[in-house]
Amino acid sequence: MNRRALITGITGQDGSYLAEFLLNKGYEVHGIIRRASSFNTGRIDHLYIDPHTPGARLFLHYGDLLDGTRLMSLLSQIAPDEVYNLAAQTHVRVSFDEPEHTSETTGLGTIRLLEAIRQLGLDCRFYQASSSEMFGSSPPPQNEDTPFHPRSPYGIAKLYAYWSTRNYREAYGLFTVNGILFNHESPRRGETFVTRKITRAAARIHAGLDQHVYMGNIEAVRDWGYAPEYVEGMWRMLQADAPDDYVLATGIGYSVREFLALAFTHVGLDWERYVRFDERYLRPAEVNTVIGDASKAKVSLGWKPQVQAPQLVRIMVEADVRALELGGSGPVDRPELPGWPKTSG
Ligand code: NDP
Ligand code: GDR
Repeated sequence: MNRRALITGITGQDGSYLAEFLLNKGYEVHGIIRRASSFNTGRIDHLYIDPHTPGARLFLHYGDLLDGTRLMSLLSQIAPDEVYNLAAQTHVRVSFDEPEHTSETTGLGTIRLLEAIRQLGLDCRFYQASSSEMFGSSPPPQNEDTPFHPRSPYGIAKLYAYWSTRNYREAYGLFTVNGILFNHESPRRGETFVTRKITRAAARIHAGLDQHVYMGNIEAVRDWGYAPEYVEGMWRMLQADAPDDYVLATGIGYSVREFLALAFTHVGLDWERYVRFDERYLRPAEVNTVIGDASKAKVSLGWKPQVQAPQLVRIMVEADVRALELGGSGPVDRPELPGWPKTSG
């Protein structure tokens, strides 16, 4: 029997890489997608085949973290061995505009899932996508013992979800883990997060399609890793003998300014000629510096990231340049899975 995984947020950056990773490991993968008036499955279309096809192991279901009844019926129907809760309103700046929606999705959404698992009595392992944003203004380096001090409605909602995940472990003995992940990026990163905004702008300005890019606080420092390596870390956490919480990070910080310089230099441009300031990208409260210490994951899970920011920038800029050459702006890293039936589109 294939092991069965359920991924919320499968249409997002991490969900798409995790689905690929688990399919490669032989899992049957179920994903929850939101009903939208236009297609929102661009990151996983290369994985999808008609579920009637022999060998199909990816199944998509409509659902929403706001709808507890639906989550309950899906969990009961699928009976997964592993649940990865990646769905959330993930944009920190937007969380200041939509604090209530962010709390409902990113915070309460997690407890809806945990409570459904508990009430159904499911024997499954649960991964919660926790975030370095929970550390907020606590000085770096941050690890599993660093005090939390979130600085946004997003960070606060993630903290609620973090403690809910720990509480269901302590109160009910469920196998629940928090992966406290620092920023991780890829060619599939959403276009409004700072790294992808920069690599896309560098590619478009280089191609003569844009003249400028408008940025907010470029002095902020982040610990940027490569998303495919981080989804493997999520899986490793659920294979451990006992549930625990782990930081995943590279341990090296770069400023947004440094990221800009690396990206524009890669296409032969001087970033200072093209970057302009717009206060609309500032946050009412900022997280200035996050740099993680992932020693625990290295020792206990054997997880160690290979890709550092300079290589990450190259991967992302080259993907955005290539996407423009192919006539679109979508991501281009869509590998075929070995032994996976060919898709028609
Ligand atoms: P994305 O923004 O790329 O993806 C978010 C996913 O959540 C999408 O599939 C989105 O669906 C789905 N979603 C949003 N709201 C709901 C809802 N109400 N019900 C069901 N699904 C919903 O995020 P990432 O892949 O980058 O991140 C994955 C998780 O990891 C998130 O929880 C994020 O907060 C967390 N995280 C991410 C880090 C990073 O650096 N990437 C670092 C630390 C934590 P749709 O496509 O329809 O919008
Ligand atoms: P972050 O990522 O807030 O760390 O959250 P983001 O890329 O949005 O911002 C990183 C830093 O860059 C500064 N910045 C800008 N940010 C954006 N988006 N747009 C700009 O124009 C801009 N200019 C400067 C920001 O102020 C910030 O300091 C991400 C998300 O993936 C979360 O879901 C996740 O939990 C954390 O990473 C870890």
